[in-house]
Amino acid sequence: MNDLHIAILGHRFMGRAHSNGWSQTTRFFDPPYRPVLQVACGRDTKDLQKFADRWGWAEIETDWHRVIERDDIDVIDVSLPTHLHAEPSIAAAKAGKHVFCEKPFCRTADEAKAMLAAAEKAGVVHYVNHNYRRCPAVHLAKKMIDNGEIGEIRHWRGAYQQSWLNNPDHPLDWKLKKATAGAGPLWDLGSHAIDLAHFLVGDFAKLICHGKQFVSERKMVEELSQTGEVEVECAANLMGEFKNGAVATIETTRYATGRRNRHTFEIYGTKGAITWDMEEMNRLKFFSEGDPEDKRGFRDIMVNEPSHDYANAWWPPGHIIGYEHTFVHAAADFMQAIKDGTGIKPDFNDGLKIITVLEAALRSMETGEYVEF
Ligand code: SOE
Repeated sequence: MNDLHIAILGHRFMGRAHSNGWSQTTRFFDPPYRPVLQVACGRDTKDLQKFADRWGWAEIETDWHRVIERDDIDVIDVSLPTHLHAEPSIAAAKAGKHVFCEKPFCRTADEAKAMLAAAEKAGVVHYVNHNYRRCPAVHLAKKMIDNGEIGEIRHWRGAYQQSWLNNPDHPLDWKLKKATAGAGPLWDLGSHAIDLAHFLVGDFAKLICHGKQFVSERKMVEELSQTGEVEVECAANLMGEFKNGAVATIETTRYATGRRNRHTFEIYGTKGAITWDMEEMNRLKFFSEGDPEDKRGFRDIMVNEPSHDYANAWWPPGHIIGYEHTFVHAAADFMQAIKDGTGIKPDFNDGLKIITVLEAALRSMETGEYVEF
């Protein structure tokens, strides 16, 4: 098996999730390459060395430009804050490296177009890590919808609710500034919700978005005795219609008390319905109009059978998997895409589509008007 040399930019939450993702691929899947965790790149060398030692990265580097200039690196894994996605991804593509980029794809459609153009011109594999697509239950939902098991879709009801900003002492970090995050939960969480809407229902025709700020000031990271302005929305509620006529509502917030990482969707069609909740990620609820009237109800499908995508790589039926497994699925699929010379979805085209919808929602938040696509 040939080696595939990975370099990762970033070593915080996503750096850990991605390191685990790459490392587990050869233990549970049969990827065409052995991923070699070659270089971990970051600014804080003390934490970076500890990260590299813990996760088995061979080297550390503090300047991503030097990583991208190396001929022995095949993949650049961009696990940095949103404002640092575009420049390294473009440079990596131009250097002929495959790019595995965290979400949200970037901050603007202009950045997205430049990233897509560079990746397509270079002919490298390009991927945006909307990992929830790779939950076995979400894959099953996609198959059932494509097989017509819920008929024509009329309603998409999405939500991504967290509560970590309920803490008044949470400082003014990069996720609360427009220049570094793009926006608030609309970008951070809405990008995931819109990716699933695109994956399971289709493209948007028009939307309107209402934003709300609950907390306008927070302690400065650099100097906790001072406060600074929160530049982004605290909650964003989107409503709209898909090109296929289905209607949509999508809620995003990091103030939903008690909801720690609750990404959900409900899909209602003419012949049935499907619902999914990340807080019970192995389960898919399915209602079929075809069931006999005296036995009709939402079935609770445990998506851990050998016949279920990804699930069969792990444990016997009913031995559930978690959040981190979706990163292993993505890393394994990414390496297969490199081997087969095919793409992997969601790719930078999908990333541009998501950013275009997010920018429309941001415009609508400012104008109060519908935006049409
Ligand atoms: C936000 O808190 C966040 O870390 C997202 O940025 C991730 O994409 C999501 O998977 C978990 O929550």
